[in-house]
Parts: sequence; C-alpha cells; structure tokens
Amino acid sequence: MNDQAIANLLTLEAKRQNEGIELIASENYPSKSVREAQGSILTAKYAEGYPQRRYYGGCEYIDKVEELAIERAKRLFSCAYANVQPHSGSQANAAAYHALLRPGDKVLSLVLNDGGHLTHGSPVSFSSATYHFVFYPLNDKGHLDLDIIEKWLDQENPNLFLAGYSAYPYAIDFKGMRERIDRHNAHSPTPCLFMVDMAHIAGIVAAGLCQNPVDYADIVTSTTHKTLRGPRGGLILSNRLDLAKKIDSAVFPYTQGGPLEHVIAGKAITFLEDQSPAFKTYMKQVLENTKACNDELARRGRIVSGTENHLFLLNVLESYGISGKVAQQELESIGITTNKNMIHGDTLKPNETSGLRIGFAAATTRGCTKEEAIQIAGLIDDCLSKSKSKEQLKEEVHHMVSGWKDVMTLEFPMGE
Ligand code: DSN
Repeated sequence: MNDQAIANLLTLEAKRQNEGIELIASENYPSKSVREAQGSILTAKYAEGYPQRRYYGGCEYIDKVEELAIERAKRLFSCAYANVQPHSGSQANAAAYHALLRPGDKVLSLVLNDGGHLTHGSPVSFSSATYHFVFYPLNDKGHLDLDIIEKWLDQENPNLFLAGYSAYPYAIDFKGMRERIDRHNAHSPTPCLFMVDMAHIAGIVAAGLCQNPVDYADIVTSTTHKTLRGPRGGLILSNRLDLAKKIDSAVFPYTQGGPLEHVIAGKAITFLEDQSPAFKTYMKQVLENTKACNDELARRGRIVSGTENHLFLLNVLESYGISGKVAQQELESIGITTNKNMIHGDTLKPNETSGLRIGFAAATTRGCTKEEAIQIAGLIDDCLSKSKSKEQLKEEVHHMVSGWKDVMTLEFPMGE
C-alpha cells in the first residue's frame, strides 16, 4: 500500500486485534479468503439490478458470484428465497419493513433497553419515524414470555410482530411465537406478519444448534459478520416466494443502489464455510466458552444473566458498584474489549448503563478454549474488583493471546 498514513493505521489496528481479547458479542474474524474477496476488483463493478436483470453491461461474472451467494444462502438456511444485497443489517431491516408494511403501520417489537435494536423502533432511528412501534415487555426475570406476547398481540393488533435481539442471552422459541401469532390472527381484524432479525444468532442457526426462524417467520433479516463469521453486510431470507418480488424491489431500487459485489463474493465464501462440520464444531465451542465464562463469574459471586447462546450480560453496577461505561474502560486498559449495555430494568442512561455485554464468537475463532474462557472470567473479575494490578493483568492477557491465531492469517477451517 502506498498511502503510508492509512498503512500505518491498518498495522496498528491489526496489532490491537492480535494483542487483545475480543469479547464484543457482535464481532468476529472472517477467514483470509473472505477478506481477499472483500478487497478484490469486484469493488470496481456497478451491477444495479439482480442476476440476469442488470442495468449495466459487463455483469457476466458478477451474476455468477451473486447467484452462488444466493444458492449457498438458501442451502445453508434451508429456505426458498435469499437476497444477499443489503449493505448491512439496518438496510436489511429497512427493506424488510418496506416489503411488508405501509408507512404508519403498527409494529410490535422489543425495546432497545431490553435487548432490542435501534432499527426496531428506537426514537433515534428512521424506523420510528416511518412506522408506529409499540413494545412488548419481558417478564420479571428478563425472559421472553409467550403469554405476555400473545396478550400484547391481542391488545395492540399490530401489522407486524418483530423478534430477534442484540443483547438477549437466552434461547428463542420461534415456533411458539408462530403459534401465538396464528392464534391471534384467527380472531384479529388485522392480520399480523412475523419478522425475525436473527443477526446475532445467525451462526447458531446455520450450525443447526437452535430453532431456524426461517421455518416460522414470513421474513428473516440478518447481518453476515457476527456469529456467521463473514464479511460486514446484510441478508434477507424467506420461504414465502410470493414476497420475493416485493423484497427484491424494497432492497433495490427502494433502499439501495449498486450492490457491493465484492462483499457478496465474501458472503458466498462464508455461506460455504458455514455448511461444514468444522463450523458446527466452532459454534458448539462458542456456546461452551460463553457458558463457562458466565458460570465462573457466577461462582465468584457476580451477577450474570446466564446464557443459552453466544453472549451473556454482567451486572457490573450490582457486582462491583461501577457503571458499564467505567467497566468497559477498565477492561480496555488491560486489553479486553467489551461493550457497556443496558440490562433489564436498568436505572442508568444508555451512555452509562449497569451492564456489560460479553460474547465469545471472536475469541473462539482465534482458538480460545473452555479453560481459557474460565481464566478470562478471572481476568474480568480481578480487573473490575481491583484485586490484581493492571500491570499483572496486562501480562496475563498478553500471555494468553500469544498462544492464539493471528487475525491476519486465519484461514478456514480455523483449526476446529
Ligand atoms: N451494533 C450491533 C451489536 O453490537 O449488537 C447490532 O447491530
């Protein structure tokens, strides 16, 4: 690279990633093949439209790339339709809403503070300006509750029920939700559609380790860079072929222009990698590591959410008397990256928070074992309780990651 300023920053960022323990639940490291596709000459090509229906010439090979990505996505998630063009999860959600709703329609969703997402009706997102969002609560224990959901469906008569969360650590009963929506629809004047945003758990779905929402929802959106371990981007799936045309038009031309075909090539590689037994082994290890870390913190007397997926929440206010913001800063100073997060019933503001969100998708890709996940719980606890010096903790982090894989040379299979 001949831009020295950017080259230096890339080197420093790779060093930061290699020398730290990455516990942000939405992050992961793609294989070198995926990164090569993202950095490829496909970035030079305009391909507005869809395979065999483009607005530009010269799309012979681009069409094949996108067709492969679509076929592989459909196979990975056992579904009839895939749109691989959304630039991100937020774009996928914008297009999904447009395909299913009219401006002003009512959406029943989970509020951001309880683990929802900005695009699920937050006042600071486009979603709340265009649609009328109402929010279902969790139960007293902070769990989704099908009886509460059904009560809210009957009370609100929404046009769309939205499931799928960015900080929900438990399993989700998509089948149960479908049954409640069907029961509601049997007597409601307003038919309610079912949308799932599976961005966080898509890798767990792909590995067959939880219910597949595509079997139950009218439309499913996702990102491709979290547990799926692909390039940064979005995805829309459905088994309802009658919605295909509406979804395609909602992505292009309604919400987007030219697709990022270099990223779509990276998605195609990811969807093939994720069909392998090695990916399933990896995902089982992610779940095991997450639980091991959660359980060790609980054994040490700290307040944790428990977990049935790739993340859990640590209540740092009750455990250590500090905010999530301070906890995040303290951990970052010893080389552990996390993010502050609201927890159920939080009394602090979103830029302070009482919780930390901790996930193991990224660390497990680099080779983190269950024993190391338990040691990481110790590092977190010793740092936040100030029972060891920062110098000592930094040294322990450094020692652990020196045995892990280099983020720049990771290639599939990652050693699973
Ligand atoms: N920002 C993502 C996350 O961290 O969960 C969701 O889009």
